[in-house]
Amino acid sequence: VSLVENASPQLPDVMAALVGHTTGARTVGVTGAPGVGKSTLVGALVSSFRRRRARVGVLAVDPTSPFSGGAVLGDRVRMQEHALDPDVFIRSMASRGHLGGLAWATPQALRVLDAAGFDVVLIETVGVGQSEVEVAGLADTTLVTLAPGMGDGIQAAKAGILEVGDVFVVNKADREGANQVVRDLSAMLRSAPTVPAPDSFGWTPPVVRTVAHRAEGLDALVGAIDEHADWLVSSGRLADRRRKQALDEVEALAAAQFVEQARVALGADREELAERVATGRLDPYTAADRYLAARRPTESV
Ligand SMILES: Nc1nc2c(ncn2[C@@H]2O[C@H](COP(=O)(O)OP(=O)(O)O)[C@@H](O)[C@H]2O)c(=O)[nH]1
Ligand SMILES: [Mg+2]
Repeated sequence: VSLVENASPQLPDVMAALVGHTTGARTVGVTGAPGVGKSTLVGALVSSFRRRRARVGVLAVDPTSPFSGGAVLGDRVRMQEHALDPDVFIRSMASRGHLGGLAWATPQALRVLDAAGFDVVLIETVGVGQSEVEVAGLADTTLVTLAPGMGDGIQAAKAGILEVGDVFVVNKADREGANQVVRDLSAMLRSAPTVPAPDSFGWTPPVVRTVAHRAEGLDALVGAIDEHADWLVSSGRLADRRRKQALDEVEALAAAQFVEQARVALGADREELAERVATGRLDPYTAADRYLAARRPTESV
């Protein structure tokens, strides 16, 4: 995972060596505003899955920050009870500023954990924004977490996270206002044009209440995650999703390598191209064509 995080030059060999060792671990993304209780919830989910003897990996992913900040430190504390369990692996990943960011690195880290024999991998995203939503969307099942007083359903809709939610969790159900959050959210889910209307293959995202630090509502939550996993298989969506994710990953890699090769081939000409585009003497498509032409031709595979 460190090799992935650092975009190590050894990575292509590592990924090639993992072929044939992956079994398709279940992945569950947990997203939501800071402070809603994602880490506490992940810790509770680890306990639930461990009771079934599943081996559990946890990736805490910060797609925007180049540093592992305080949030990650807090996460460690909240998952401490699992620190000595050899069948639990907890790892934080921060973007080290490499091309493509962690949306690129996350599927590779997942592949490593899958090949290492983890049955379930939980991905907690740190922070809020589109990149977190994208990373969470890499999972088979995405939990969108809300809490009273921590950013309501309206804010969730604004952040574009309604679309990625397979299961909605209203955490801190012990706090005042939880019922209102459930009501607002349910109303919004019913009226959201982005959520497809349930058909025979449809999935209606359930809303589950939890009190994460007391593990209340965890059985219902795990039940909802299981139901979604079953639905993914029976509807054929799991295979569809994984194919689409594989395509995204491969094309992101190909694009990054392509640009890198063209940069090397163009060398100092890049500056000149940039200057001409910036001063309006050259259009960007023609400049991009120079990239296409300059890339070092590689042997066919
Ligand atoms: N009252 C209450 N507090 C909670 C609950 N779940 C988590 N917390 C607290 O909320 C704070 C933030 O939790 P954390 O898991 O770090 O949130 P994250 O930033 O979303 O990962 C911590 O102080 C937790 O103990 C809950 O269900 N009820
Ligand atoms: Mg956290």
